[in-house]
Amino acid sequence: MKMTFRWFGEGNDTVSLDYIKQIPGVEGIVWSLHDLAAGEEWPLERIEEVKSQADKHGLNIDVVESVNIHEDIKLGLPTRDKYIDKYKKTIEKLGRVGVKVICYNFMPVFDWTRTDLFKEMGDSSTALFYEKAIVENMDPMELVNTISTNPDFTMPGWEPERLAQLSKLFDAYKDVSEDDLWNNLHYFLEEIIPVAAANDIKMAIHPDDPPWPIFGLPRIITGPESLRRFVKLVDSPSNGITLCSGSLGANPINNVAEMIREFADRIPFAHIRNLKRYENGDFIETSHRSKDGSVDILEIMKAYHDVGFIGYARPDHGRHIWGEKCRPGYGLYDRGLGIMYLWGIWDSLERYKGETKNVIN
Ligand code: DNO
Ligand code: MN
Repeated sequence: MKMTFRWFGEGNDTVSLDYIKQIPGVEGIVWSLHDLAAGEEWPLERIEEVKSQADKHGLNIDVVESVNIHEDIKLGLPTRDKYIDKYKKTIEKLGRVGVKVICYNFMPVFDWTRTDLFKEMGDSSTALFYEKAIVENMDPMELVNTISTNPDFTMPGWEPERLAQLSKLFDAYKDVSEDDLWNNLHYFLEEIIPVAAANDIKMAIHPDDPPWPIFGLPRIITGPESLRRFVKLVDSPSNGITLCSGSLGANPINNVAEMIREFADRIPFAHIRNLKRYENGDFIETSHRSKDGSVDILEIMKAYHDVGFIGYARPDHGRHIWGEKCRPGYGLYDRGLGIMYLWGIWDSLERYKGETKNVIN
């Protein structure tokens, strides 16, 4: 398992590369060019700039998250070919600097969605919270208005340029069914997977978060059945999965450890985090510790260990603790603690593997 840490770029992240380097066992950053809109071709100089920043700190840039996909590709519009061409050129350039994994998602319009980014936890920490009733009862435009007037709101996928296009986008998706979205994903993969393979890159789709349709928009990467369908669309090791325990784990019917065992050879990248589910469908993101949430992180690490996982992993979102001011979910402290928990489990599994239990009654 190769440990990594998401970094939003110089001047765009409260966490410095120096600090990331000090977290035990972190080998690389998970990065992107966040100022570029979906569909733009990435300039090589910009890519090389991040590489030289990371090099100076002895960190690799093997994992990119995300190269976002233009809505025209998801919608299957005739203009998609133009954007797919740009995507291929970006893949080639990333291959040239040694990138090994590209994470992306295929969610219409929105990336991950929460209703409160700084929910008070009662111990003066805050965390990301999803209240089902709000999402179900709210007109998406109303939510967008609330969000765009909140200066603290900086969630990826909710950038002001995108929000401005929102009503047009909702219109465009009116007649797009789940099957249409699958077909559009298939078309995209047929085009880009050979390019990724030729450049020694594994594409890794991130599951939908939360893993169910919201605001009447279809969502298709939601659980084991959809992952089964997904890996068959293009049966190549370059057509992989970012197995996100938190996204998939929001649905109680998803057994994440089982999915790791089933799709082991197609998981180049693991997102590992916990959350606590409530009966009514709400969830709150907790510390990584198994006991703090509903997702059994210990069992998940055991599954990765059993399958001999050699891919990349990162702690996913964390809480905001110790007074830290940071991007929602992406502070230093709780993600640092998360990594140490993951290493604690992993190192114990490594050290004591194969040992028989000696029980004295
Ligand atoms: C949620 C996060 C996501 C992820 C993107 C990848 O669990 O990991 O925001 O970064 O969906 O495209
Ligand atoms: Mn994730």
